[in-house]
Order: sequence, then C-alpha cells, then structure tokens
Amino acid sequence: MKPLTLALAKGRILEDTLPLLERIGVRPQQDLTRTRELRIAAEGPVGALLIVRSSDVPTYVEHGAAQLGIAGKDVLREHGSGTLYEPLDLNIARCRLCVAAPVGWQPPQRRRWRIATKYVQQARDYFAERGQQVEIIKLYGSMELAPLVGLADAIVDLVDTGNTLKANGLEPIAEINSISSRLIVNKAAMKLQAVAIREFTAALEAQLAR
Ligand code: PRT
Ligand code: MG
Repeated sequence: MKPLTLALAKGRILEDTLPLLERIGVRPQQDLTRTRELRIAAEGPVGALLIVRSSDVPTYVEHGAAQLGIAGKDVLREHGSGTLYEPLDLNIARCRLCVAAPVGWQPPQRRRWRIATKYVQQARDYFAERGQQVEIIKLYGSMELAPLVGLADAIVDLVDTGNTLKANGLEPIAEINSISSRLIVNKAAMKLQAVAIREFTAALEAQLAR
C-alpha cells in the first residue's frame, strides 16, 4: 500500500502542527524549518510531507497528490470543500474572519462599499446575505493597508490579537466566522487507504483530547 502523504503550509500552521505530529510518531527526515526541499521524507504513520502554499493545500489533496492535508477553515471555505472530507478540527491556528474598518468609520450611504480582501467568496456571501451592495477588491495580502490609502472603505481579513488592525488605525466591526485548522482527506483515499487513514485520524484525535 502507498504510504500516506500529508500536505501543509509553512508558517503558523506548521508551527502548531509539528509538535502534534511528533507526538503521534511522525518523524520528518529533515529539519522542516531549515530545508529548502518541498517534499520531505518521514518515518512513522506518514511517508512524506509536502510543503505548499496554505491556499494550495486543498488542491493537492483534492487531486490526490497528497491523501491528507492540514488547512485553515478560511482556506477551505474559500476553496469550496465539498470535494474533500474534513474529519477533524485540530483547534490550532485559531482566529476570526472579520470585517474591519477605520476607527470611527461612517459607512457611505449613496454608493457601494468597497471591500478589500483575499477572501472574495466569503466576503461576497456575507454581504449578499445582508443585502449590502459591495464592490470587492481582490488582494493577496496586506489588506490592512487598503483603507489607509483610499483603495477600499473596509476589509475582510483574519484577526487574532487585533494588533495588526490597531497598528493600521482599523477595528473589527463584524465577525463573519471563527476559524481553526482542519485535517482534510482525499475522497478516493478515504476508501482505498481506509485503515491507515482512520488510524492516523484516531491518533491525532487522541492527542487533541489529552
Ligand atoms: O502564504 P499565504 O498567503 O497563503 O498564507 P499566510 O502567509 O498569510 O499565512 P500562514 O501560512 O502563516 O498561515 C495561514 C493560516 O493560519 C490561515 O489560513 C489561518 O487559517 C491561520 N491563521 C490564524 C492566521 C492567523 N491566525 C492570522 N492572524 N493567518 C493569518 N493571520 C494574519 C492576518 O491575516 C493578519 O494580517 O495575521 C494578521 C493579524 O494578526 P493579529 O494577531 O495582529 O490580529
Ligand atoms: Mg505565507
């Protein structure tokens, strides 16, 4: 049977996940924080780790390049996760998806609000549900800058401590969703490698319960 491959992103998800993986016996053969290789062999319940962009994790898993992945719920909602199984909430890398605006902001009355975000889908859905006309401006990062320079009225972005908003003269005005990282599984693999995947999931779940 093919060994399991796990896709995940460098950055905060990897930081929070590595100790968890170590405790269930996943032993990467290289120092993940130093290596430039993107596929890293491992011993234990997974045979390899793939280091990919966080928003690409669902794509690798959906197409079966990895059987398993760890991704933020923000990324999964944006991807549309109907094509994936999502058996476990890891409760790590927690944050909130928020609408944020300049402190004391007065919403424009006679025109559509301009909203800068990389979460286009979730922003669209959120404002549509409320009947609020918006123009979405797609950015790939540093959304907090957009209101400061007049590119947008407000933003939709992840908030953890709120320090980044504050540093840029913004404050949250509404919470859209609360976010944490999830284990995701390729649908075909869930059948073909059912035992290995169930064991892996159960081991992770047991660690979380400790
Ligand atoms: O590389 P890519 O652009 O795809 O992702 P990234 O580099 O922005 O993020 P990465 O790889 O570090 O982690 C991505 C995942 O971590 C997200 O998909 C979330 O599920 C999760 N996560 C949890 C967060 C945060 N908390 C978070 N605070 N991702 C980003 N942030 C950013 C936020 O966008 C904002 O700019 O941190 C800033 C706010 O933090 P505070 O503490 O100042 O409020
Ligand atoms: Mg990044």
